[in-house]
Amino acid sequence: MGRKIYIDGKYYDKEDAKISVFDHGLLYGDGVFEGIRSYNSLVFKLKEHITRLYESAKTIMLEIPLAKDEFTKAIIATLKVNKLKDSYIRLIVTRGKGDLGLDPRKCPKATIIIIADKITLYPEKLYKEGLELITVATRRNIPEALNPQIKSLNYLNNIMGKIEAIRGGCEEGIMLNHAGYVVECTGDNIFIVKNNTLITPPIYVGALAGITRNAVIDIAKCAKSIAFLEDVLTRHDIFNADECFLTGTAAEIIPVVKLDGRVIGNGKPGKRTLFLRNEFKK
Ligand code: PXG
Repeated sequence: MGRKIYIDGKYYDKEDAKISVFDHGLLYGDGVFEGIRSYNSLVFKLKEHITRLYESAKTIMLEIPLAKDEFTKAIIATLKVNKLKDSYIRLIVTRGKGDLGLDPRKCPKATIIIIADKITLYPEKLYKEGLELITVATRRNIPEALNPQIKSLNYLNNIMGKIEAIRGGCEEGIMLNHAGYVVECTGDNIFIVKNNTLITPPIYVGALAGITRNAVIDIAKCAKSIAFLEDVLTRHDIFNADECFLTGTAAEIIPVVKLDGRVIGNGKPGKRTLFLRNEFKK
């Protein structure tokens, strides 16, 4: 079935779902987005995604012309119109259409887009065998410039990292911050397991406060069989970890078995990684 795309309260066939070339989302990357999953018609962590969307918008002083509950209803309606049970939902709010020039006052009204579709980030084989990573040269944005907490339409920092990873023969790459600490990957948060302790870098190093990241932390805290710590990590810590994995809405939980040519642990997806992945699936 052809997809129906929501734009400003109306549904359009995929081929006709178009926005103006004068939209500041296109002209300047001026806008915010979210990526959400639904499983069996239930939207996973919808409230958390809505909260993050409105927080991103607040920081860039973008007024979303829908109240949170109205936006939530529009998302559910878009899923229903598309008759999708398991899906990837992409929310985009741009500054809207306006004359040329950076000034956001040129745009009287924000544009709201909701796409409900499918997504496959990595081939199934990599979930079974684990991913190989490289460290990319492009550093994560410093919070004083463009705060990585904002899921903005300006994703060039991450895209440049992704290009480097792909050119280096890997599907993902680790991004460091300006001080050389491990932050996250280009589209996923990172975790290691060392001596039965789950460790992930704190948000203040410049990572996105991932919703899957939080879900995994909650699982670990409930499970009690594994300790949890937020701590700064270097590449040395990743090389010498017992296990490593990435989290993200699109990626879910994917094991990592190699970084920059060093085998992590025994080179196979770790047992705590698989435990957390199973619990996450539940
Ligand atoms: N870090 C970054 C930089 C991200 O962009 C995550 C971590 C994971 O966060 P969540 O909340 O999803 O657990 C992300 C996720 C897309 C798309 O096209 C979105 C992301 C990554 C890749 C693709 O919607 N964002």
